[in-house]
Amino acid sequence: MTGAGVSAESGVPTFRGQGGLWQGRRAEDVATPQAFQRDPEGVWEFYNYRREKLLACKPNAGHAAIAALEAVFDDWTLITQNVDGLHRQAGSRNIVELHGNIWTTRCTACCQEFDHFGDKLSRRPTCNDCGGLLRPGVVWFGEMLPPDALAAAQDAVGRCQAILVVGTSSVVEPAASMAGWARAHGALVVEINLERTPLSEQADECLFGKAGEILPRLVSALKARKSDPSQ
Ligand code: BJW
Ligand code: ZN
Repeated sequence: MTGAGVSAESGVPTFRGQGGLWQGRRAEDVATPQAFQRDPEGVWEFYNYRREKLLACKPNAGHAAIAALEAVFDDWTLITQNVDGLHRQAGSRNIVELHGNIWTTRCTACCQEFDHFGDKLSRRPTCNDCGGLLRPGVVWFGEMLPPDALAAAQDAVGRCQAILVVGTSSVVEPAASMAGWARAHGALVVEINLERTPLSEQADECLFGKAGEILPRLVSALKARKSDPSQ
């Protein structure tokens, strides 16, 4: 399970804490359906700004290590709250995007979804098919998560032996509860973060530091153990 902290070393601002994306703006002002209804151009300005900044960001060593973990385990699911698409760029394949993807849009009239990777969109983008207003393909506060993504995440969490929770403040639901669900059926919970979070109390292990430094070491150790189980 990953959050914004994994992309921080790629230069993508996190949401909370120092240097957070929401600095000077309350999340509720831009990341809610009400905000979009009130001021679609203001919300699009925010998302277009982030899309443009993201174009200059590349996956980092943490993303690469997470992609490598997919080959280490027979059964591996990456559940991410991130909307930046950097995990896929790094080579991860079995990905559940719980909060959508910032490169996609959805028509508010006909509900079609579109992929706009790398495109520069206007201040008020419209649907090529029906002319309806497009919205960012992300999940805002108060909205349901995509049902398929939520079901896939629940399935993986419900049968996992271990869950690694990386770079998330563990405050946004329902993602924040998933490690607890895994722990409830006996899974090992390992957290990697710069600092303590509400999850730290429940975690079996907390590794404090940068994801881009800790994860590559974890991959090396796991690969060594796989090739020589006595290690
Ligand atoms: C590093 C690092 C480095 C830094 N290495 N670490 C139950 C109880 C209470 C409330 C609710 C509830 N159920 C639903 C709610 C309401 C709400 C919610 O959770 N509110 C809480 C804030 C209280 N949830 C919802 O509305 C969700 N919908 C839902 O549940 O539907 C059903 C329902 C609806 C209504 C009522 C009841 C039920 C939807 C949530 C959507 C979240 N959307 C956003 C925006 C996405 C679009 C966009 O990008 O613009 O998703 S908000 C934002 O937060 C974004 C993130 O994915 C999400 C989580 O943030 P994340 O990833 O944890 O980042 P940060 O910045 O918070 O933390 C970064 C961490 O990294 C820090 O800990 C750093 O220390 C660490 N770090 N550098 C390692 N190098
Ligand atoms: Zn349309």
